[in-house]
Amino acid sequence: DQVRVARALLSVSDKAGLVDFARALSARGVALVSTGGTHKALTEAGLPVTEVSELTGFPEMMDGRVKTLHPAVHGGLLAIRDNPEHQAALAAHGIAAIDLLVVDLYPFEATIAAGRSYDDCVENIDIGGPAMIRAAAKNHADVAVVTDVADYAPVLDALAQGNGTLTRPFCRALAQKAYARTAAYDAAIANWMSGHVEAASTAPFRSFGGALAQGLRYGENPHQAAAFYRAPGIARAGIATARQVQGKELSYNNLNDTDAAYECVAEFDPARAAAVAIIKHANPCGVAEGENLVEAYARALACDPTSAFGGIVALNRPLDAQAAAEIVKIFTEVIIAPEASEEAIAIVAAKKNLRLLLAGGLPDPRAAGDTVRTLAGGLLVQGRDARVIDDMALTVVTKRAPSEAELSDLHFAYRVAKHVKSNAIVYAKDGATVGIGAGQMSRVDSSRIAAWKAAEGAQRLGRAESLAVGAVVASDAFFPFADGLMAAAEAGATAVIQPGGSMRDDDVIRAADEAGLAMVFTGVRHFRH
Ligand code: 93A
Repeated sequence: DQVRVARALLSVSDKAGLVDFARALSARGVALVSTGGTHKALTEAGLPVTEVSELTGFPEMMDGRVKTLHPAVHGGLLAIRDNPEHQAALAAHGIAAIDLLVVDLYPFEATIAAGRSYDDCVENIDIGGPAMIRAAAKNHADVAVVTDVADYAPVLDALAQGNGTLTRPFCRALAQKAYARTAAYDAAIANWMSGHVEAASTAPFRSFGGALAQGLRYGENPHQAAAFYRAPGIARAGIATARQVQGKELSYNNLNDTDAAYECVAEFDPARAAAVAIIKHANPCGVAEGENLVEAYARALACDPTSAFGGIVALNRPLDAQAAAEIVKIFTEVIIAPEASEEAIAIVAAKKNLRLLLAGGLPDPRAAGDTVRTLAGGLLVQGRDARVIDDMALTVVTKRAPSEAELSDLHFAYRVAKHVKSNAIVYAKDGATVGIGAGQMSRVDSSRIAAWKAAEGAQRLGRAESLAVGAVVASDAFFPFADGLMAAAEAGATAVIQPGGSMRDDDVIRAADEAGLAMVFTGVRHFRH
C-alpha cells in the first residue's frame, strides 16, 4: 500500500538544492530522468541521468516549448499501477513508469515582477511543467509530486523511513500542494493578462477561482467592468442559487444589495413568523416580523418609506399573491424569496422591470463559509459571521431585567444589527425596526440618526411621541462611554442589548441603572464593514 520510488523525473528551473537531492535519490537506487538544463546540471555533478529526449525519441524543440509533452512522459506518470490494461499499454509502447516527479516551474511570477517585456513574460509561461504536475498529482495513488524546493528534505526523510517507499497520505498531501501551486500559477498569469486586455472586458477574465455566473453591464459605476462569479462547490441556498424568474438584467449593485437583504431576512425563522427586510445600499432601511408577509412588509416599510423607494425586498417565506400585490405598489428593484405561488408570479409579471428571484431555500445563518474582499494587490479572507443570538449566553447587567416583551425585541434588534454596517444602532418595537443608524464613523452619530429616524416615523403617523419611546435599542459593538447609552435613554428606549467589554462598562451600567434601563450583554460583537 506504499508508493515505491524506482524512477524519478526531474525538471526544475531553480536548480538550488537539486544536485544534493538527486544524489541522495541516486544513492537509493532511484533511476533519474531529466530535461535539458536539469540534465546538464546533474551530469556535471557526475550523476547518472537519462535525458528526456532519449525517452521520447524527440529532441527538445521550439526553444524548449515542447520537451516533455509526450506519451512517454505522460503515460509514465498517469498509468495506474494495479490496472492490467494500463500496464499492458506501458509494455506495448515501451514506456517506463515514473514514480516521482520533481518540477519547479518557469519563473513566471519573478519575470513579471522584474518588469520584463510582454514577450518575455509570455515565454515564461510554463506549459509542460504544469501538465506533468497535474498528471502526477492526479495519479497520487501511485506517484509522488514535488513542486517546492522546501519539500526535498522531507521527501528524503520519508523515503529513508519507508525504506525507499512513500505512504499514500504523504503523496496525497504533495498532490494537494501541487494543485494549489498550478492554480496559483494560472491565477498569476490571468491577473497579469487582465492588465493587457481591453478594459471593458477584463472583469470576466479576472476569476478568483470561481465559475463565471454572469457578466455584468458594469460595476458600482458605469466606468467599472464587473462580473459575478459563483464559488465552486457551493450548494448553500442564497444569492448564488437564486433563479431569476423575471425582470431586467441584475446589476452589480442589485446583486450586492440582494445578497445583503436575503442574508438578513434569513436570520428570522419562517416557522415562527413571517419576516421582511428592505435593503438600500446594503443596509436595512426596515425589517419586521408579522403574522403574514403582508403585515411584515407593511411594518418594515413603515420604518423608512422614503429610503425604501427603489429598494430590495427579501422575504423569509414563499411570496404569496397578497404580499406581491402590496410590494408592487411602490418602485422596488428586486424581490427575493425562497419560492413564489403562481398567482404571485403573475402579479409581479405586471411590472416588467421588477426582478423576481427565487432561491429555492433560505440561507443558513449558522453555516460556515468565507467572505473575501480585495485590497490593492491582495485578498482579505475571513470566516463569515455565523453567530446567531439564540446561541449566545446573554447576561443581564442592570438592576432591572428586561420584561418578556423587551427581551423578544432585544433579540429582534440584535439580529438586525448584525446586518447593519458599523457603527450600527437599531431601535425596535414589537418585532419591527423603528429607527436604524448605519455606517457612521462615530457610534454617537449612528445613535443620533437612529433616534432621528424614530422621531420622523412618529411625525409621519401624526404621533406626538417619538417611536423610540418604549422601544429597545441594539448596538453592534460596546458603548465606549456612557454618552451613547444616555442618548438612547433620552430618546425613550427602555432596554439595551450590546456585546459589553468596554473598559468603562461599569460607568455604562451605572448610567443604565440611573435611567431605569434594562441592559443585556451578549459577549459577541457584530462589526460589519
Ligand atoms: O516550455 S515548456 O512549457 N514545455 C515543456 O514541454 C516543458 N517540460 C518541462 N516547459 C517545460 N518544462 C519546464 O522546463 C519545467 O517546468 C521546468 O521549469 C523547466 C526545466 O527545464 P531545464 O531542465 O531545461 O532547465
